[in-house]
Amino acid sequence: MPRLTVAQALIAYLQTQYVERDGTENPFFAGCFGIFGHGNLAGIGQALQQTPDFRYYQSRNEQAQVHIATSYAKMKNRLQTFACTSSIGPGATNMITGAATATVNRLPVLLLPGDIFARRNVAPVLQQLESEHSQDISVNDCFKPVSRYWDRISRPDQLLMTLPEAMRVLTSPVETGAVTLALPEDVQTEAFEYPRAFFEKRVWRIPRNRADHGALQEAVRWIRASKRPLIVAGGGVIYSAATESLRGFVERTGIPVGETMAGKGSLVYDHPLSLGAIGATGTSAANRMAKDADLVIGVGTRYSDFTTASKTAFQDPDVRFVNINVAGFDAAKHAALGLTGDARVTLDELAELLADYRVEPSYRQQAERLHAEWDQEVERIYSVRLEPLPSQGELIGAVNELGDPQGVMVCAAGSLPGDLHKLWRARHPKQYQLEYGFSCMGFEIAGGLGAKMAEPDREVYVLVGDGSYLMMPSEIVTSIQEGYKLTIVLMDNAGFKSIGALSRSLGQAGFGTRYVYPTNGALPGDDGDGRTLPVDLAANAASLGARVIRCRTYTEFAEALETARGNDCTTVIYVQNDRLTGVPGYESWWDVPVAEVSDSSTVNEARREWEANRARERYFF
Ligand SMILES: Cc1ncc(C[n+]2csc(CCOP(=O)(O)OP(=O)(O)O)c2C)c(N)n1
Ligand SMILES: [Mg+2]
Repeated sequence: MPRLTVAQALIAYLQTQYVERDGTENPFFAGCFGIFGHGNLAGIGQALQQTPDFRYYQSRNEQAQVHIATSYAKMKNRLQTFACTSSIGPGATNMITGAATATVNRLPVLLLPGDIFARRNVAPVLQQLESEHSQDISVNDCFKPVSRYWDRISRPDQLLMTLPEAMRVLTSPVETGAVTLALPEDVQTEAFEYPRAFFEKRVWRIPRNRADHGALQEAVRWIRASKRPLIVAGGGVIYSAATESLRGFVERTGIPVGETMAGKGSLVYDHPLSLGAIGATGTSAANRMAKDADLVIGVGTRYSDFTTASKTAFQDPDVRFVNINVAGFDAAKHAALGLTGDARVTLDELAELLADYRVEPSYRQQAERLHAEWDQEVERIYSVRLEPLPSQGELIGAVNELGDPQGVMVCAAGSLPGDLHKLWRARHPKQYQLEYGFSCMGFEIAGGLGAKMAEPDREVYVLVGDGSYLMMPSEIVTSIQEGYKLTIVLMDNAGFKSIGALSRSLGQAGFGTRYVYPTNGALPGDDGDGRTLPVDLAANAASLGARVIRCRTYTEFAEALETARGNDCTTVIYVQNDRLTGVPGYESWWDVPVAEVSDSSTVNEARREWEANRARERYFF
């Protein structure tokens, strides 16, 4: 019976946990990120110190380390992740945004925030939140709604029951997300005689569950009866490694595919039946086909409002849904016929049952024509050469065409995700890494680092706006420290291009969306003169240790991409772009409610437009 501290036992246990899918086995944890303080130094910190083969990594910000871990897990199709340790108080609460990002995106990460003394006699400890009503409360209780599993370890032997539960949730394709184990700082250091069997290697098999046979037969009848079927491919296609099965299914049946933010790359962009992005940030091709579709086959999608254009995307009065999803929760959405099961095996089974089924040739031709037209539109936007500042669309085109075709692009918030969803040409299923479940500003650089750690042989391109950059440039330092090269494209438009455009569409004239000095005691919107702030983000990046290339024109930008490719360390390409020139929307909408009463005529006008659009929102029963 080894006598170990709680922290030592925890780390020893994590080292012996493996996952296996399709015959491939790997350790579930790649190591542990952490920032130490009094809440974890003597416990987890000491345990990591005496276990060098479970690699410890520093981050600069606890939120960032969770983003690194989730992005890593995403690249690994959820088959591997990191543990993240923090001190108590602010170190712990910094991880809450990261936890929510992981859980919303259904990505596994194990969080180990330090917690207040279980023995209580020295309370309030530095950074303790006190309560008059209970001594069993701390800031770590805030993790509960953003975690898929939460526990507090108040006694050493609780680990025996808690850790297997944590692993069950982390490795479950259905339940996965953030798992939080709050670790009181005294309990972490307490010793216990743990049974040796607890540390034996354990392999968690990731199942490929099959959908109910009767539901499958019914789905086949629905598909055969449909005239205008459409597939909506979500992140589940990629996590399940179902992209080849999807291609086979599409080629056999002729059913075209629209892709969600997480699902982009499910089908290569130049496949004639790829309609590209669907929904609020979708292409003309996907959105036109969606409008008239009489059967939507959702595969691994949670139907976010961006995907459904706030429930306006599907306008056929009799449209029906068949949803393939590991989670019954998602399979049931839109009153669907749910095929609760793994995307790959379910698509394969459906393909077999539909061996003799084809869509009408005219329908297939329509999809192929729209695909080709969309490709022309991308070409047009890639070829714009805006002066004096380049457009975001042409810069995206440059990264896409001149960057490494086997590379990975990472992004999360701002105007870039919408433009990228439409314009990015995904050549392989891992090329388009958008965190758009939480769209968390500040994710980008940390997420880029996680992707690079997962796939060090690929070039990683982080596309980040100035607003997101200012929120969290910190992990540039970690990338330098650990020798993981990132190419960070920093698009500076002195504020929020995205929310500026949204503000204009709501009649609010860009209020609060620019990084400029106040004039006459107020921050100007589009109307004021807007004196620029003396901020030099390129110099900031250089100060963090990155190589920096400043460029102004498209040509300089193209050269910078070339130079960055040859560099062996993190390189920031700094470019200003036009704040007002955007990529248009394509027959879609996003519901952001407008003030019902206001003293502004533009807001009132926007409200009337909103009411008309709102009327198109569907309920599915
Ligand atoms: C943490 C966080 N806060 C606020 C928002 C709301 N938001 C979405 S985009 C955006 C502006 C992003 O600015 P920037 O990174 O410069 O990108 P740009 O819009 O200029 O392309 C804001 C404030 C968010 N997504 N995340
Ligand atoms: Mg900006």
